[in-house]
Amino acid sequence: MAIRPILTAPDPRLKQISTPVESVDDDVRALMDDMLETMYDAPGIGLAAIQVGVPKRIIVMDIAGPEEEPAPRYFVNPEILDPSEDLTVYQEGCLSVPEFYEEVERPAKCRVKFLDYDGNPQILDAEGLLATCIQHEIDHLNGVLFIDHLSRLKRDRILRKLKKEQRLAAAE
Ligand code: GNR
Ligand code: NI
Repeated sequence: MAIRPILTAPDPRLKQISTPVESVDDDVRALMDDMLETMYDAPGIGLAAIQVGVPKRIIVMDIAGPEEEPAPRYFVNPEILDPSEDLTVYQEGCLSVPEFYEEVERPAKCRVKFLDYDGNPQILDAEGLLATCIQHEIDHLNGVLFIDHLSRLKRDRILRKLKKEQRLAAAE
């Protein structure tokens, strides 16, 4: 297992559309193990493969609280089914948009079809933080960041600050 570097916006790789996994083999499981370790280290509650530069439709997640047992989840080729009409607002953050948090509105509930760690097909009914996080992660697989849901003014302001941060970090 290894911690991999996380890409930050506006890295153009984050805009790529990730491709489906053909089979959940040991290489895919090794990548998922690295992703989970990287996510826990960050720390974050979800991570899409493209955030570590791999354009495959793979997500890892753990929304257990700090006092709870770890509950890692793995989603390969996830698809959203039946998004609810009712929406919910959550203050989102993203490891690829460090230190910015903004409210995003999304369907409150959804069903997710995916392959698990062993390659078995699964269906999960999600609501609350789980539903929000899964939609945030599937957005990554389609090259979309949470800031793409904000007004252009807010998005550009955040991107400008991120670029400045990166310029300062590179000059150190
Ligand atoms: O760690 C994360 N927290 C979070 C909070 C609200 C909504 C979504 C997220 S996902 C984020 C980790 C991340 O960037 N995943 O892509
Ligand atoms: Ni994210």
